[in-house]
Amino acid sequence: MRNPSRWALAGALVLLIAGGAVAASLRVAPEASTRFIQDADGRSIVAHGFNTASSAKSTPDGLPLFTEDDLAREQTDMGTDFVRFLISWRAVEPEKGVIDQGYLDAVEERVQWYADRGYDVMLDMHQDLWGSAITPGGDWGNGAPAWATFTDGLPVNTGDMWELVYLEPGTIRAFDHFWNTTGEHPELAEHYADAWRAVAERFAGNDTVVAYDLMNEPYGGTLQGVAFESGPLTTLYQRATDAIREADPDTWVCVEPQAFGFNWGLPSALGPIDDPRDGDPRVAFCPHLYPLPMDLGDGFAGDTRGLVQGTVAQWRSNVLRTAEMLGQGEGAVPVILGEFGLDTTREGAEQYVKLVYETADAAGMGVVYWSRDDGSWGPYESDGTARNLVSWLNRPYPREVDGLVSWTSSDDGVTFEVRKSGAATVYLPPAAFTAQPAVSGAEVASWDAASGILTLDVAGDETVTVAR
Ligand code: IDC
Repeated sequence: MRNPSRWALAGALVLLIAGGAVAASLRVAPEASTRFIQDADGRSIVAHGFNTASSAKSTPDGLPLFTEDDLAREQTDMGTDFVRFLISWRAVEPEKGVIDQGYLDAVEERVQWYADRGYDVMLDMHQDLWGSAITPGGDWGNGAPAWATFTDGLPVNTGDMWELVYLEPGTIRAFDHFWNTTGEHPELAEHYADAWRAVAERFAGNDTVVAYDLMNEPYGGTLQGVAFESGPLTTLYQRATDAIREADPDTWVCVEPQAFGFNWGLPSALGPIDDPRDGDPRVAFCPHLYPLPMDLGDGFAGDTRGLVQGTVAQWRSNVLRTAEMLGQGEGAVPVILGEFGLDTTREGAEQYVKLVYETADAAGMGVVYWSRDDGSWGPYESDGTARNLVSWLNRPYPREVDGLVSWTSSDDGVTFEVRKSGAATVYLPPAAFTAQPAVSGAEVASWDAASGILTLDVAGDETVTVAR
């Protein structure tokens, strides 16, 4: 036995997942989401990119260790069009009530790098384990500012798995204060919504920023599951959405479920969010996927493989069901898988990555990989050498499409359905698509073999096929 707490946790959670599987199999899952977040031109966006980056959690200025050249390289190597860019409450509001406009300037500068290359940006208010002030050394949590961290002197013991630090009394207390479960700090959620309003004031009208991910992996402290998600979490999302809409009517708002459980295939009890904007609501669902056995360090092989496949299928159903609930009778809201990733040196990693992309494509979800950091989870080594992940993520996909309904892709091309006339942009890895591909269901407007970008004119209700 390598680590007793790891196995105790695993045992408990396998039981939970099995329980969830039974419950979920008794309900009917929606087929797929047919709605997508849209850019300023009203074109549906298929998100294909990286979380950028985990390094932002611990830099003094809150910015990722990531340059404009790094972005150019990623675009050339993998044809990405999207980023989930990490921002943090501690950087936006480092002192209580004081917004750091200099930080927002620096974020805006990076957003411009993406704008210059045709990307769309989602800003992710990241946190893990509340904030860095949960421990004296500051090297475990990230996200919340020190002034908003109240552990009441309760212990926060740390070990080898960062996620287990969520179960420490001091971490739990910090969250209990934020959700006002203790009744002592109602001002914290207000400041959080104010921080979002400040971000929205800055990026309202910036066409590159298309979405705000309201909180990374929410955690309820002593409130878990239904009590947390349908209660203070839904309330906070509504409050942040209302604050954002005071400044910015157009940027999509993305909500996440409680991460514990949902990431492993369990259902969510989140409530609906009303969007006060004029016109159609712009609320999207942006969950994460980390099957438990892999979270605990296993590969996608042996006995684990079947368990993980089961988790992914279960997770897909639960995602679509929650997206439908958020749609409040108008069908599933757009879905972006905001995080999945793994140490790609593990056995079966390539098959797992493929499984996730194929599942997401068929369910109408964009995918953002965790993460754009150097090393064994990322696309590059720290010396810049490309890793195995680069070729796995360099895959064909429809990028921006008017009236997109669904798509599938393979190494040989893409097929997608549209419901109205307009333009479509498709990415095809240049190394594999050396000649102009064959197209049916649309007219070719342009083909750039160097970048792998194909633009099409689609006449109306069509199934478009692009093949080598
Ligand atoms: C991980 C980083 C790791 C860091 C840890 C704690 O890869 O270097 O020590 O966070 O900050 C998530 C989180 C995401 C995690 C990721 C991988 O949203 O921040 O990054 N993960 O563990 N949820 C499940 C997995």
